[in-house]
Amino acid sequence: MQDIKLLIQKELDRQNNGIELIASENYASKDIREVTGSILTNKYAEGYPHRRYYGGCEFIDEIEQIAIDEAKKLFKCEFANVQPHSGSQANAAAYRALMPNGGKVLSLVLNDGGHLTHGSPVSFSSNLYTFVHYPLDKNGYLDYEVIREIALREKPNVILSGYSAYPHAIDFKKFREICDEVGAYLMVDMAHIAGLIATGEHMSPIPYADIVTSTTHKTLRGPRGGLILTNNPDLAKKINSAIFPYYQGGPLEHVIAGKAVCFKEANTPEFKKYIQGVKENTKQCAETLKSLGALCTETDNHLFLLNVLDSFGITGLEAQNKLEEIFITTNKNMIPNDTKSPKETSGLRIGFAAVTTRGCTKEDASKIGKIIFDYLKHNIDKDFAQKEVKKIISKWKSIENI
Ligand code: DSN
Repeated sequence: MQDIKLLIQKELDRQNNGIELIASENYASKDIREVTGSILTNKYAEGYPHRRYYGGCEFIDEIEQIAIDEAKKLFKCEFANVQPHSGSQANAAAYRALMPNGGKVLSLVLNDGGHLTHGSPVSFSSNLYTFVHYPLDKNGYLDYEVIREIALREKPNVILSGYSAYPHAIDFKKFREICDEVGAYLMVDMAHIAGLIATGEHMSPIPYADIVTSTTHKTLRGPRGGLILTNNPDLAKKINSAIFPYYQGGPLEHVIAGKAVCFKEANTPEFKKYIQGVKENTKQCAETLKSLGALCTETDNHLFLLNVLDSFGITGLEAQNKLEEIFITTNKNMIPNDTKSPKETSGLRIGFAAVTTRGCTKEDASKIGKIIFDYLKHNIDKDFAQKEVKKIISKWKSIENI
């Protein structure tokens, strides 16, 4: 136990002493951490509320029902399954509900910002289903006419929208129109932008999609886990049996309790203000980098892509490692039309969901952009950059107090 406690302390120090710009990360509140670390971890509850395979589930039933009801209220939809252990399992269950094995999915080219479960050869998805892909245009935007043409040609069972590294707004209504024209289901993986959708800061896919999947720990700022939403009662039944008993056993009720708290937190004016802050900070940092001469994307959400190869003559991997020297954590990422492999990449993905939770202001976001630029351009040395980073962090909340 002592060794693990020591390592948790070290991880806490790392989180407190760094600028976390990984776009998929965030800091869950004390309340969420408390229920997620509670005695609820002791309980088996295979099944769904009031339909369990174990006795003693009366309080667990109430907890899971609250999580379901809060998810439905937050996203304004009819059915919610709060049991997926992760976004990947949510996607697996959604595919199973929407089509038989061998069915065809039209999704974004993975290097342009798709997720592994959107048809990567190393994921279950491409083993069980046939994937065809649509690209982004040369400027990195969705081209709905191209998507329509590919859909008309390929006649997929499912068209998939929602991405891991797309910095622009998505028009789910246009996706619905294409689906209706070709007779496909629309599935949306909103994991990255769930917090924006919950607060009306991005168009909601709920009125348009047949199934929406998500994680709960990115911009939604909950515990690590997955979520599936639908307005279709037949699909809701299929989703439930795809999660349990097909893909999963006992639900993690301690995490589901954390999800319930997360959905309540996200349904507040404070959370909307937070998400607006995330968007402002992201834009501010991208604009600062651009004004200094770096090549980065526009942003409508919580992330942007920085082309480090053309801006600084280094790969994404080298830039990620260099920024880690000055306590800034990012992740290497492919950029549209990337010439490097996914192990190296030409870009970095930069997001402001986590640091905004700690209290990052627009002024801080500008300073962070300048430090990134100056350090990658060799305008400042490591000592100076580290001191500047520490100065910014010193004004922020510590992780234990979030
Ligand atoms: N791995 C996540 C991300 O970083 O975007 C997606 O699930």
